[in-house]
Amino acid sequence: MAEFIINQEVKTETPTVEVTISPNAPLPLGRHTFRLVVVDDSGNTSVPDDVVVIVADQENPTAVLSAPRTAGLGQSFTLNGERSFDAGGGRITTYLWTYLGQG
Ligand SMILES: [Ca+2]
Repeated sequence: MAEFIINQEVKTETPTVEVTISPNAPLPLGRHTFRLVVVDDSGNTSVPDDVVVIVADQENPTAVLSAPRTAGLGQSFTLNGERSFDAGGGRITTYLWTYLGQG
């Protein structure tokens, strides 16, 4: 395991390395590029190989709906979803409302 800092090489003698992410300092959502250069036992160095890892929001948001307990006959009222929230680094952009009928 290793904490990676931009443009700072991490050297291992093993062919794998864990990219250790602190929950307090996650990689932001989006594309992140990592590079590998290998060196042989004669000191010959490879050309770099780069990969892109996309950090994505993979967690579902939670809907929280509140409404007035009662409404007068013929009176409009407001449904409120502002206490809904998202996990995984994203944000809520769309609210889908449905009337499910009486009862
Ligand atoms: Ca999410």
